[in-house]
Amino acid sequence: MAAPNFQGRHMRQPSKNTLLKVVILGDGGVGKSCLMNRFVSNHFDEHSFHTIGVEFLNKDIEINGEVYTLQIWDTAGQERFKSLRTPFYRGSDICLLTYAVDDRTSFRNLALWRNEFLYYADVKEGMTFPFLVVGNKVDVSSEQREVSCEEARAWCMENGNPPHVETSAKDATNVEQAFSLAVESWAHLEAKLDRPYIGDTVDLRRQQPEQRSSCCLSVGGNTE
Ligand SMILES: Nc1nc2c(ncn2[C@@H]2O[C@H](COP(=O)(O)OP(=O)(O)OP(=O)(O)O)[C@@H](O)[C@H]2O)c(=O)[nH]1
Ligand SMILES: [Mg+2]
Repeated sequence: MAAPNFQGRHMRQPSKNTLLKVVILGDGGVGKSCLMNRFVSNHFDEHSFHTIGVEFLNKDIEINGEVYTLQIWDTAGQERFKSLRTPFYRGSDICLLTYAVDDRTSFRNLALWRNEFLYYADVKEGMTFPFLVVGNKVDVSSEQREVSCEEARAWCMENGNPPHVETSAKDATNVEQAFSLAVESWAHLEAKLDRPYIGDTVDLRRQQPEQRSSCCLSVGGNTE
């Protein structure tokens, strides 16, 4: 099955095995490659090298009786590789915006990553795209932590309210859960888009709105 395009999701037919393209973005060194490798191979590399360009791996995941094949695209976070990674954003269904809890700069850069993704993926409805905000390296000591869970959630509230999760690729904390949460967020949004008026009162005298508001994505993303 061809990789579905988020912009074309209204056309998606129900299927037993849904292929979802997941792109992982964030500053160099926050642990994107380690997250992917922990999730796909249950392996952690203490001396992981910087990614050059992009790499991808597939993994099946079952959620609520549905099987999803995640095609996970791990990108290079370093600025010098920008032109190598951005061509791969198009057609993404899910985007993980990643920072490290012990790296304040990587958290501040989330907005830049979000904007870069929306621009190069050519996503028009940024407030309803299924992003997941991931704070990695939660295994570090409290002295090393530079970003609190609360401020990360506050950032999410101001940026389309995507779910947020703190992970450790090193000790495997919440890694499976992060990918599950991302898929659930996608499925929730997809269901809303397929049946936008179920549960709502429809005023037949009014024209249908062209854009849906950000409240469509009401997934409780906090996984503590
Ligand atoms: N303590 C801790 N270290 C981690 C964790 N995840 C990754 N690291 C370490 O952080 C460093 C960078 O990890 P990578 O996965 O290569 O980072 P990246 O985001 O892929 O970096 P780029 O490929 O340059 O964009 C490595 O030394 C990892 O061992 C984690 O959860 N906890
Ligand atoms: Mg990498």
